[in-house]
Amino acid sequence: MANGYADLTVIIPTLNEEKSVGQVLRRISREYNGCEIVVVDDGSDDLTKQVVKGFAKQERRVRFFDRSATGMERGLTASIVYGIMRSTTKYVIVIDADLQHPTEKIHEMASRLRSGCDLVVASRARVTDWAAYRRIISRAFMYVGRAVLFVEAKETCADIFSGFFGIRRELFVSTYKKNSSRFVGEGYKILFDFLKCVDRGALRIGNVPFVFRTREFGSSKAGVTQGLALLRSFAS
Ligand SMILES: Nc1nc2c(ncn2[C@@H]2O[C@H](COP(=O)(O)OP(=O)(O)OP(=O)(O)O)[C@@H](O)[C@H]2O)c(=O)[nH]1
Ligand SMILES: [Mg+2]
Repeated sequence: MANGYADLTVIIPTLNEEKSVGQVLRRISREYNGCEIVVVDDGSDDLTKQVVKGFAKQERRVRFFDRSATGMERGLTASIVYGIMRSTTKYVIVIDADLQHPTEKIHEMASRLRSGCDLVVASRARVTDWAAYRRIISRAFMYVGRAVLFVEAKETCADIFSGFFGIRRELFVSTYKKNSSRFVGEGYKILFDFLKCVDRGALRIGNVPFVFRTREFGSSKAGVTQGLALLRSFAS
C-alpha cells in the first residue's frame, strides 16, 4: 500500500551504533512505506552520524538531530522526548539502534495503535544474553518499579522498562508537558517515567511480546549512571 505508514514516526536514539544503525534504517524504510524516521544522536564519536546523514540524503523521510550541537542535557530519555516533540504524526514508535529490537514487530504495534490502543509495549519475553548479575539486578529493579506503580495506583504493563514501545503522540506530549519534572533525562526508562504519570485504568494498553536479541555489534551503554538514574525515577 502506498504510504501505508504515513501516520507513524519511528524514533531511533543513537550513541555509537555505527555497525547497526544503517541496517536498522534500511529495514524500517523497506518494510514501512511512508513512515517518518527520526534519529536522535547524543554526540556519537564513531561513524554513526555519517552513516545516518548519508542515508538521510537518499531518503527524505529520515530526519537526523545531533543533540550534542545544542548543549542540551544528554541522555536516552531526554533524546526520546526530543524526538517525539519534533514528530508530527498521530503515532510514534521508539526502537533501539542496536538490532536488539526486531523491526518486524512494528507491523503489529502499529496495527494495535490503529485499532484503539493508547500505548503498545513490546515486552521482552526472553532475554538471550544477559549475565547472571544483570538478570538479578534487572529483576530486583522490576519488583521495585512494579511496587512503586502499585502503591501510587498508576498504570502498569507486561514490561515496565521496555525501550521498544508505541504511543499516540498527543497522549505522550500532553502527559509529558504536565509532568516533565518526573522524567529523568539521563535515564533509560522513559516508559516507566510515563507510566508513573498515568492513573491506573486510564489507558488501553497493548502487549506485543518479542525475544530480546543478543547485541551483535557495538557495546552496551547501560551502566551505573543509568542504574542511579532509575533510582531517581523511582523517587520522582
Ligand atoms: N541519543 C542517545 N541514545 C542513547 C544514549 N544511550 C544509549 N542510547 C541508545 O539507546 C539505545 C539503547 O541503549 P543500549 O546501550 O543498547 O541499552 P540496553 O539495550 O538497555 O542495553 P544492552 O542490552 O546491554 O544493549 C541504543 O540505540 C543506544 O545507541 C544516550 O545517552 N543518548
Ligand atoms: Mg541495547
